Amino acid sequence: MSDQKVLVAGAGKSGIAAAKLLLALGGEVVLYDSNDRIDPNKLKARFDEDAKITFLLGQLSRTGLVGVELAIISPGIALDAPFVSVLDEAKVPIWGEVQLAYHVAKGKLIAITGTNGKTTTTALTGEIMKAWFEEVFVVGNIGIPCTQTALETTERSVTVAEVSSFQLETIMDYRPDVSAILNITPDHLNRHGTMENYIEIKERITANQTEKDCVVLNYDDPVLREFGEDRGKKPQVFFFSSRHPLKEGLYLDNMQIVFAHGGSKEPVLDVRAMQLLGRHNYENAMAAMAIALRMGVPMEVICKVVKGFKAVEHRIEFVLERAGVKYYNDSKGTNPDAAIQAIRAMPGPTVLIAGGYDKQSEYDTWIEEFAGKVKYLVLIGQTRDKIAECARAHGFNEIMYAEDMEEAVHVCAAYADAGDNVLLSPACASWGMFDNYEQRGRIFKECVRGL
Ligand code: UMA
Repeated sequence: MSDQKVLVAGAGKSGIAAAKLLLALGGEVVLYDSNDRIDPNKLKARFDEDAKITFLLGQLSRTGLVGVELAIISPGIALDAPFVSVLDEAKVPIWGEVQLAYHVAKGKLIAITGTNGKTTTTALTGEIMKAWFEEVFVVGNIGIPCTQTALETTERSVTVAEVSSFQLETIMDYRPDVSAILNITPDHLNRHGTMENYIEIKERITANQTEKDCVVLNYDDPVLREFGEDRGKKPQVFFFSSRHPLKEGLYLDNMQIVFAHGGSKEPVLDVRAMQLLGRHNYENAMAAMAIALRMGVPMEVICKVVKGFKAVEHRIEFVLERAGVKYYNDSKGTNPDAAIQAIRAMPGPTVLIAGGYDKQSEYDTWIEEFAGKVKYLVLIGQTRDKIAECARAHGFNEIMYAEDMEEAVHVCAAYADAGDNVLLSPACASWGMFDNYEQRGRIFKECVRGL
């Protein structure tokens, strides 16, 4: 990439990291963002004074592309964004930021995708890897751009990457040694259009894998089971299941995780010894265990780490107890399916804060989960009316509106009785009110601590 002039689209975390990587490789960068309200001086301050970088904000025209040989696109940018057609017309190839990292990085690569559970599974897999390998990087959608660590990797490194559908959309020859698809339920359909397209993009994680590689799949997900049983597929398949005994793979039998292999069935872990709660988390644990087994980590090492692993921030995270009310932060519940898992994990009556950016999700199955559990629903954000209408259609009328997180938390505190739980699990993305789900979760926790 040295001496190449590369356009990096998006000046968020991924774009900045990609630009720094390209500059370190001796390239020249044009950092482009369609948001013309960004302060160019603040952007400049992120780079060395003599860095070979120019900045372009607002509209992109052909003249901005003079000499540009490649474009690296941030995950948040959809391929139908208006400036992408300018790149297409100029015949500039487009790579995703993850693809750039793959091109540069060395060592083994584990890539984890799925609609829900990928952050927990990535963090847990990272911890298991750190217990066995010396050089481990945990990156991707979890919050650290893949391009940020790519140059630090060596042949001895193990990189564990959480990969979103946004990132998989623009991979080229990306080939993980071990991949995992945890589940596929409707999400991001406003960007991917149809469920078929979303499934195809998720399954793309295996597109360049060969028979030497492995994909870990959830046997209980009908789409993934069919995908794994199609013997025309190249990578080896490692199934896990929380509902069916398997001849080969990891499965949950009552409270035991069982490893079935070569005709033997060995109970390896009692889930009651784990800190993580709920069936969805046992699935995440089995996925991480399967990946680790494929990477050659001994079962005793794997089980020790799994037992000690605590929930990641923003995923059914216990905040505090006040006046007998327990507060939980599940800001990572950014779609109805993830939010269902959080409701199921609540130990008793719950006051729920939900709503946010409209990803054109359907809320029916999530609202059906309220029965006997959710006492009040406090709604924020763009989707308030849509959710309220859907809730009423399902006979749930205990609905209140709040203008911001602070008001929502105060309403919850006023309506929750001792013994109740207050849960932020919005079933929607954070955009519109917050920069990202992390900021939403932190603001929630601050408001709770300030009560
Ligand atoms: N932008 C444009 N043109 C557009 C759209 C956006 O120029 O048409 C610009 C914006 O003005 C902004 C920049 O792009 O300046 C933002 O880029 P980005 O949205 O890719 O955000 P990053 O900060 O680079 O963060 C991304 C991921 N964000 C998204 O996928 C939306 C982060 O995942 C990820 O942690 C980070 O890279 C590091 O890998 C967040 C996320 O919400 C957590 N992911 C979705 C999810 O989990 O559901 C997929």
